[in-house]
Amino acid sequence: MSPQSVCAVDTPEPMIGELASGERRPLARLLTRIENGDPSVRPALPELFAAGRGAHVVGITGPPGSGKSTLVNALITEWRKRGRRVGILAVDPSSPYTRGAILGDRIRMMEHAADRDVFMRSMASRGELGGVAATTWIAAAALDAAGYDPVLIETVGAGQSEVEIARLAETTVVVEVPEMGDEVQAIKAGLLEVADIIAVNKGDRPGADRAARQLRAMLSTAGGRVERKPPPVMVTTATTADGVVALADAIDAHRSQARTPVEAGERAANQVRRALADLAATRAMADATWDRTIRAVADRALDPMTAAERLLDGVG
Ligand SMILES: Nc1nc2c(ncn2[C@@H]2O[C@H](COP(=O)(O)OP(=O)(O)OP(=O)(O)O)[C@@H](O)[C@H]2O)c(=O)[nH]1
Ligand SMILES: [Mg+2]
Repeated sequence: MSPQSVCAVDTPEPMIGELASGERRPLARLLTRIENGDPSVRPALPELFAAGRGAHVVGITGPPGSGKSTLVNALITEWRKRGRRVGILAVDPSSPYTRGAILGDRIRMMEHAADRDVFMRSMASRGELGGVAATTWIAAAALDAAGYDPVLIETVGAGQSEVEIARLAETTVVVEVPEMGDEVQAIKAGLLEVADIIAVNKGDRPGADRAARQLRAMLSTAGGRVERKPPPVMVTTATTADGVVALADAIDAHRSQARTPVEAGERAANQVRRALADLAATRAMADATWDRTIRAVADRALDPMTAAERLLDGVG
């Protein structure tokens, strides 16, 4: 082996060129580096993002056990029928026990394990490279560059991290269950603003249709979304794939709703605007200068406008 080829193995840049080949191994290696926060990934980011093909990034989020992985599994089957190559990132930003979830996800998606056009990875991010949302964004870019479209991101829960991750997606599906009860209030507060589509899963259980109706009624009167239509509420049974064709249609339709290139560009810019603001905020919170400035404002040694200007000067 020549020294050059040793080098080619050790730096991610040549791997990005290899991603386009459709080989799984360069992608798997790059994802491991991204997940581990390997500093060698940083200089490769311009090339990685430039290699993107514009995959439809779809977020799947919702409370624990609502059937997200089972639904993803059924969606994969449907998109494979449509000739799509599907990439999946399963991210648990809050739990240190992600490895257990990974095992469950692997079992539920096992039927696709031998399919070379399905690539699934669970991410146990420790938040290097600017937080779990940034790590997920980079990993999704790697799947995009490798030709997977759609790229699904499954996250559990309804906390801030999940909202940040949902913002990376062009289309976000919130998966609920019929017995949501007080949960409705939680969605209203948190996930509502990010839901483009709501799936009431476990449609085989009593009350699913009623829960869907309640959600629709609630969404049609919910404030704060005047600029957007209420998201469609669909009933699914992930275990039998009931309603999954309609859900896949709704996801695909959500993307094509931006009919003109200008609209599509505007929507992409809005999505990046929110995701980038989250990323910048996460980085800022970890920064010593920010911390000093925050304390100065708290101590009334500095006014907030001057503080904001100084901080942005530092960034610019
Ligand atoms: N009855 C019924 N059970 C379902 C349905 N979808 C999923 N389940 C079951 O619900 C349980 C949880 O499903 P998962 O797909 O692991 O749910 P999840 O939301 O991915 O769970 P976490 O990733 O742990 O948050 C499993 O036992 C599934 O078999 C459904 O439509 N009907
Ligand atoms: Mg899951």
